[in-house]
Amino acid sequence: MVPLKIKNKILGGKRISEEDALLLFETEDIFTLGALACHVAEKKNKKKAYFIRNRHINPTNICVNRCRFCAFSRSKGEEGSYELTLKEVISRLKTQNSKLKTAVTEVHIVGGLHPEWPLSYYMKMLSSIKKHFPALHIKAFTAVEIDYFSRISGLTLSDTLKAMKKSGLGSMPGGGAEIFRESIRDRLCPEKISGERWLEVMETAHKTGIRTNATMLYGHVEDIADRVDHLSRLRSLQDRTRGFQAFIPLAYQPRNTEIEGSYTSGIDDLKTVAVSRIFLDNFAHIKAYWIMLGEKISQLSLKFGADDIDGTIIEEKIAHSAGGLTAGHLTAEQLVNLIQKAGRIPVERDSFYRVVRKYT
Ligand code: V47
Ligand code: SF4
Repeated sequence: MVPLKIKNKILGGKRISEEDALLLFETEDIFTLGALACHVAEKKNKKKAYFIRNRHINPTNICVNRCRFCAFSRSKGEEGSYELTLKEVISRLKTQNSKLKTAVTEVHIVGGLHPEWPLSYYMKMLSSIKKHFPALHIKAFTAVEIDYFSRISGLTLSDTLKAMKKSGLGSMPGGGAEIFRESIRDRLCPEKISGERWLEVMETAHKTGIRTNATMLYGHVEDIADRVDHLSRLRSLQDRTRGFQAFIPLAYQPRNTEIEGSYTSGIDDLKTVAVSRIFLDNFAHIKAYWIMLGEKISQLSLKFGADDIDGTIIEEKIAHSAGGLTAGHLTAEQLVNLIQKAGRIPVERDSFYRVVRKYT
């Protein structure tokens, strides 16, 4: 049962506490939880569900961090490691656009922390993409990468972000957040920046006028109190900056990682989407990332508080290195169909949630 007191808070548009969120995670009554999350989502986004024509590019998998849950990364010289040249990055975008017969509107770029590439390489990557595709929005680099660029270049965070923006950065994805709580982070990714630093990078990005997303990697060694702590830190920062666009719970993919474990359950996925929707009352959008949830759970998520399912993606490496079970690519038509069959109105969006096309 969902306690009446919490139900009334949610229906009355009041903020729920961390204790309330824990109780919601513990409930067996997923139908009431889903209905409450749906109520909140519909108040914010009506019956709309968003998608985007996007493409992922991961310029390198060489990474000095080697997080224990990451099956994508390699060390320099290790078998399976790769580095894309700028020409290869541009050529991926060119081929894709002609194959799809319609241009992607956003490229999502994240990669490993390369031990040798200088900041100027990333700046050149942004400016050459802009030169070839002036209308393309570049959503790139996690807070972890931005922190790394600042360290290797000696620039302040703020100057690093300004340099990126000047070179063509349009917004930032939400990766690298994992779980903020130190004890869990130490077990997952001891080399990675702390949760506090991740939040500091995002705060600086927001102050520089760069909108970002936020994520939470769940389903590995954390418990629900760690998840609620994570959500709470995000909510507090959003109260101050209003710079986050969407929150994306990332379902842990367990293959080929040092942590191993199992795939998340459908029930846990839906609960996590629903509690996030209710708790993060200052986030406009909750994204059900179909690559990690699977098509069917992401479709169901649209009835559990999500209003976005990401996009066409085209080439996905991070989840698929770790046993991701989906196809790496869906067409816009497939995404529209998936959304319509959930009883939602598909809306193709741009990178700032402006409507490109509404499918009525
Ligand atoms: O930072 C790594 C995570 C993230 C695994 O902002 C894993 O719109 C699951 O952040 N199982 C990258 N997750 C992906 C990401 C993202 C994806 C889609 C949209 C957006 C957005 C952001 O993937 C990493 C890390 O947190 N990750 N390994 C794994 N085994
Ligand atoms: Fe590197 Fe990111 Fe993988 Fe960690 S999650 S090893 S920082 S690529």
